[in-house]
Amino acid sequence: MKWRAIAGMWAVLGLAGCGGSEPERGAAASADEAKQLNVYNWSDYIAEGTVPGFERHSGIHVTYDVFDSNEVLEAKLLAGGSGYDVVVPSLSFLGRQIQAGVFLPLDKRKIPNLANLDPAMMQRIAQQDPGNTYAVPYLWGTTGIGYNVDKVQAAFGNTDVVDSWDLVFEPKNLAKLKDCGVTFLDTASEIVPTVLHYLGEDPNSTDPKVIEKAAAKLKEIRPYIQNFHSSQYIDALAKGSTCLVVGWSGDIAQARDRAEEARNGVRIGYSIPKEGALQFFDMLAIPKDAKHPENAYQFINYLLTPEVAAANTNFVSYPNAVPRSLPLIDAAISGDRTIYPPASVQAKLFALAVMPPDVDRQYTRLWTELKTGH
Ligand code: N2P
Repeated sequence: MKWRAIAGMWAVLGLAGCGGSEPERGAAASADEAKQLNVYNWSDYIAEGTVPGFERHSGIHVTYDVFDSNEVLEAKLLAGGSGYDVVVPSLSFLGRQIQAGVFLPLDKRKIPNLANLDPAMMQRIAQQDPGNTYAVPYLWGTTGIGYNVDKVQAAFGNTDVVDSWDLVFEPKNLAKLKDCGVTFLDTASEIVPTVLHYLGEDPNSTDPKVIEKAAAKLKEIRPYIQNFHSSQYIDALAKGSTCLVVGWSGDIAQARDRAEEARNGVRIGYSIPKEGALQFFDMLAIPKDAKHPENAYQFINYLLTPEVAAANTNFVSYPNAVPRSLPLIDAAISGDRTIYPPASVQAKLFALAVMPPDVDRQYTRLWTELKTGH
């Protein structure tokens, strides 16, 4: 609820600020760029104070829109003219978008806080963004199992089952949760590799026959999946209207917090199963055709200050890439092994590669078939 109200408030501010008659404030902006910034970020992915804080700090007015799907963002970027100045694709999608030439190479002198970023993470990211040329990491997380503690307990007699992907991918298990509601993220790009990993295959396989194995496995459990959605599950879990989600770590932590705030008795847990899980990195980038690139640099730089990065992590329960923010992060979050996985768990996480277009088409086809049941 709170989120929608805030998003609505920003939208109202956005309309109010479009007249262009406001006097220029702030010293650092370029002389000929309007004091406007259009940001397109994932839903439930920023602290409530961050955008207002940036507006106060910079005198730049922000219009803030949200999405819950890399595919939706990618369609806008590839079509061009999105109107956005800052976007936040996941790294594997970013890799393909870089190849398609949609981003501005970053002028690193304009982001002094790049020095705050974790060098090990930057090196890892450079495999898909060589030289860290086009993007900087914002937040990261894992794709695992969110569950209603009491409903799982009731169905299985204990919650140990959440420690294995068998809970999700063995039909007899998932069948037990059908009646209380099962939701999957609505994206083949994460679910298919997760299934392949479970089956002992390379999650990034480009072999059509291997990918077909994931499709077959998904068909087996399809009767027990009630819903495919990538953002509504936060509220659904929190309210108790779904009891199992294959979803994103921080979102499920947010569901747990919402249920606690509502004191509705719903207890939520999140598991990175013992077989391992997908790790994603969400990246800040500037489209080549952005109208306000100087303001985009300022915003990105602002997000990389330790205080702002910590505030975002504290609010959304996703780790950031600024090590100096760590002392400012609530102990309940930095000490949560499902949000900050220890090295032994990190070693079992896998990242996504850029998929070639023919594989991408196979993913899209099998996903449509799965959802429509044909
Ligand atoms: C936030 C989801 C962001 C993680 N709701 C997906 N990359």
